[in-house]
Amino acid sequence: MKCKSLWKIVLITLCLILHSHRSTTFASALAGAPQYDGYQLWLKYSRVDDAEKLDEYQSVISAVIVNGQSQTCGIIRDELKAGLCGLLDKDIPFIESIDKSNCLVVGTPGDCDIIKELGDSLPLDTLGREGFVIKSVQIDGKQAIVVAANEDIGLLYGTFNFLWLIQTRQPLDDLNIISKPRIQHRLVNHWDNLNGSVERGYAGRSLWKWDELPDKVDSRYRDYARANASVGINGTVLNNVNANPDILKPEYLKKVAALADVFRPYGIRVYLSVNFSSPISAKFKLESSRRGGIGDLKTSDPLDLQVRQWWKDKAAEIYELIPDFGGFLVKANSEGMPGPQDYDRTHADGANMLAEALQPYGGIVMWRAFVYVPQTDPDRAKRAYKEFVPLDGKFHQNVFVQSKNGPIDFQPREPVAPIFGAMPKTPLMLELQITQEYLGHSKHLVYLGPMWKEYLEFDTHADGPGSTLAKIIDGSLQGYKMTGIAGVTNIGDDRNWCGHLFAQANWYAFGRLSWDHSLGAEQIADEWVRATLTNDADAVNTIKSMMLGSWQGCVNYMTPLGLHHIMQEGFHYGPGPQYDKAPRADWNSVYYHRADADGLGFDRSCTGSNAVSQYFPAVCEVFNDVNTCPEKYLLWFHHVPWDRKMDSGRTLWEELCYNYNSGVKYVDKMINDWQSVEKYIEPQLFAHVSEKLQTQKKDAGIWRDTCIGYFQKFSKKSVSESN
Ligand code: GCV
Repeated sequence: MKCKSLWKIVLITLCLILHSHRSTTFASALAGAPQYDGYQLWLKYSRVDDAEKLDEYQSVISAVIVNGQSQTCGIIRDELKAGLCGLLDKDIPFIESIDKSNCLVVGTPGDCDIIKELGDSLPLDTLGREGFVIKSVQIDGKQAIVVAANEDIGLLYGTFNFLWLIQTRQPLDDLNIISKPRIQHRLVNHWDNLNGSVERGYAGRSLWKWDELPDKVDSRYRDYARANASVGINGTVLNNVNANPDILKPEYLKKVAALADVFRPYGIRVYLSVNFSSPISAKFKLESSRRGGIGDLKTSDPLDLQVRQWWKDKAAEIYELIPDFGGFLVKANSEGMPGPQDYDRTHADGANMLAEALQPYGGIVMWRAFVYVPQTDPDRAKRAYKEFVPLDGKFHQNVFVQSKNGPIDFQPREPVAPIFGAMPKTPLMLELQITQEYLGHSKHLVYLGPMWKEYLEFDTHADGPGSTLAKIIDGSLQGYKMTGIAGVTNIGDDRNWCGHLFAQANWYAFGRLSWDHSLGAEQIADEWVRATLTNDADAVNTIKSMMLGSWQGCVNYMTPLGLHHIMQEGFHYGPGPQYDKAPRADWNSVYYHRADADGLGFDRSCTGSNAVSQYFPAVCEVFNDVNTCPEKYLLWFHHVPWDRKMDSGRTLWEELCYNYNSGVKYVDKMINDWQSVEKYIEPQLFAHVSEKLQTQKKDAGIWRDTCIGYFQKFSKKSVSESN
């Protein structure tokens, strides 16, 4: 059955709102089906093309009841209208009470008698404010599906989940889905500057139009919030950790408040990165320095009473404008950013001062552990642990220490940072990087789900076997009172949000894993492909297989066997293994790979830098021994002779060449796979990805040839015999 004409008008209006963009004209919207160009993300809601399935779904949903009156419930109604009309190609009426079978009922016990009367049959008391249940029930002898939650935000998450069931062609009979987030704070971190540039951003300029706000509120902000909410993200840090103090000026706070107003009904709180020297007068700012602020003080010493009062006043000003403001993210004493150590104070002194200012309002501090001053230890990989672990137990209750997944810096592959598990009295927030700073920017297809799973499943042995990183950050291992995860986002103002269509899958995967880290990378890829590209089973499998091997493929053509930090200086895109001209040793590639006539790799064993000793004994033992160290980390922990026999029977040199080659071959595989699914993909999207894959092929070859050519100068071995 086709939508009635009135319904068509509603749908067109919704499409204009939901898919809005400067270049989308009314005429083009009227012209028929929307042009999928990536803007729609995984929320396309295109018609179910399998006639049998369509029939089944149409018969299971005959009407919808959403009685709540909040803004969030309004969003739920809009989403269901757009979603069901798009997917089912049917006019589904919204009604107020059950008068027939096959209603979809969305409500909380507070606003919906039907849900209230279902009482204990719905496990709402275990679901908190964000969880939800989707259940098939009988109400007065009539079959229905309920989406129930304690609060409206739970209903919104449940609604998105319900629509996925159809988007991914799941059966709708006998539903009993119970879901709640395993992690409390699920944040994206923007590294967006106030001038509109994005540090390590590869998808255009910042989404935030600071010059227009607060008077003009771009409709894209709502689409952004909707996309984040659809995968369970509940917070956003709006600005770069290399923070410009201006963000705390009254005029900027009003702009931030306008964004917070848009995001609030989607369950998303705003947070800000703050510059530790904000209280200092600008007249003390040094040219080209990241220090200096917006206040009128001479110091930002965290133990100075005037400084403490400055932050308290600032917090009061913020909460006056944004009552649900989330808190501060801080990069201190790192890469030129100011911090408490400038005054001989500790990271805990700095974090606690801010925590005290935010505490009366329920705000939190996320204090980054990304520090690596050379004085701490000659091996950069050891520095964060050495600075932070002695401070365990010294932070206020509303402070997280936020650490990157690995000990260096979002390299293509790292072992887990040893700080995880080593600070049982301090909630640790995991920082992942969605933007592909070291993984080919938005030019390479690299699905990060498998990488994040490798980290999350890493067994730290902090409390015996099974002490995975996931259990540490979700609080189940060490009983953290607050839990959190952050992803440095890959979003910009490009039409398709992320630069590369497949980079959207990383945004999606981050959200899904932050909600439930037990989900598999394959399942997440499956959902994303179905919702974004196609539901054809063969095509889904082909695309999934491209995605699932793409991270390992990239590791192979960039930094196989535990190599790291050998990229082009500054730009972090192409290879630069020869680089040795940096102002500090640990910014040079040669510091990390240590190639010489004997072999390759950084000796971090107990006879080298002894970084292995920062891991719990069971892990330390495995990493320390060159014979038991997993080959994927071999050159991270050991300096290995060129002739060493590897598990494959090849020598290290041969294995290195083999890995570089297999990385390049993987890109060829992806090109072939992608060509084989052409008929299932919208032409514009197909062409976009095809072009990117050609760039990736060229780049992978450059990585291989540069690195093999460079290392060959040390190994003095021939390349041809090893391939
Ligand atoms: C925001 C790396 C990146 C920097 C980034 C820094 C950080 O060094 O290259 O761009 O700065 O990490 O995480 O603070």
